[in-house]
Amino acid sequence: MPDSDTIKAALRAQRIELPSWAFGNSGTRFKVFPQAGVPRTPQEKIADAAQVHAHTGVAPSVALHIPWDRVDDYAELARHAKDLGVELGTINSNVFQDNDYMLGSVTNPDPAVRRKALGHLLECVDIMDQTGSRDLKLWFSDGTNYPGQDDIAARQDRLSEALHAVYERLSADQRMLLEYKLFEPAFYTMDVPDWGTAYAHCVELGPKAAVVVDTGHHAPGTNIEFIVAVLLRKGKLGGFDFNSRFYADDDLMVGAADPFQLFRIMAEVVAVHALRPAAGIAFMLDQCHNIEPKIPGQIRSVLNVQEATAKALLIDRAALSAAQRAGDVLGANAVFMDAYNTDVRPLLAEVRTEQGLDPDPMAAYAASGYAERIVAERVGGTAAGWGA
Ligand code: PSV
Ligand code: MN
Repeated sequence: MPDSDTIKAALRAQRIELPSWAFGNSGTRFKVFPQAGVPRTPQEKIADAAQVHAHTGVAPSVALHIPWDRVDDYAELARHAKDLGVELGTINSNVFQDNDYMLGSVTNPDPAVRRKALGHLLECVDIMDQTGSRDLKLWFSDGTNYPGQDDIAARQDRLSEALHAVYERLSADQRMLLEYKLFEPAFYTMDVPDWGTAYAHCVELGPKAAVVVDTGHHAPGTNIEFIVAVLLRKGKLGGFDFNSRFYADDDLMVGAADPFQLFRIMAEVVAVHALRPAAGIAFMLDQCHNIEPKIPGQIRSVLNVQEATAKALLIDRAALSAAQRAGDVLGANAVFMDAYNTDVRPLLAEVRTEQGLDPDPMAAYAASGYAERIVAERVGGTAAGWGA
């Protein structure tokens, strides 16, 4: 087993990126229940994200979603983030909410719509230049609902053309992360439905393109850690959109529905030493807090990722590989499960105390008075929400 100093150092170095949209109002297509104190501006979303970092110490960056987080001056927004102790992270493009995109964005049969969508993606790279962001995350809602509706292969050609144009625009230190999703909003075909399709495009593009695994974007029962292991082996895992799901793309708090799955995923990451920020895997949250308070929802999510990571770090790798080599099926499984069944909360509390943080981030946030302050201060204006 790695010694506890090594485990603690790895936990201290861990980085988890927060999504700006987690702090705005969200809901389902049936109802959005507004919450008091919700940010009205990207600046206020960043202020809330900074609270999560202040109490956890491992969430120093905030992803933006364009146009939800559109501002006149991105360099100024980056300075605002820095003043609050965080930085701007991944830029998420949005080519799924405009009326023009009913039949697709970059794969739309109409070249004018494709040009418009590409224009937005290139604008996102312009924004990255100003924010200093490394990663552009691309998710396409493109697809079809009915057999025969459009030419499946032609849509792949159109997708490839757009991806190449964006790829060419990236600077040497920028990357493109391509996200896949099984279904929704399209129900017959999605143009990037699975890791294989995303991987094929990323290989064709080159080293600056890699796949994003959104944990909510698979069919029930999919072995996600297998996908993670394969992508890591090929150097094509760009990052995660963490969340958890019971049924489809539920966007619930990561580790809430299936903490064992999260542990199994982190075990694959740790196995190849890909936890270190230098390994280039972006550990992002992609969640919505529809009925729970948002800032504590994000803190809880960060803690869940930390707990899964700590357990993964506790796996006795020497004992595991000895058991595997010996064909000791039950022994190997026991080593794995011993790590999972360890209560890592005292270890994480110790790490926080050593970092000068409160050992209990949830309680520390509740006691901070921040929640009451934003409810009192954020009066008037329009609360940020899905789509704004
Ligand atoms: C799509 O379902 C997705 O996972 C993509 O990452 C989008 O950018 C995000 O959700 C919007 O919340
Ligand atoms: Mn996602």
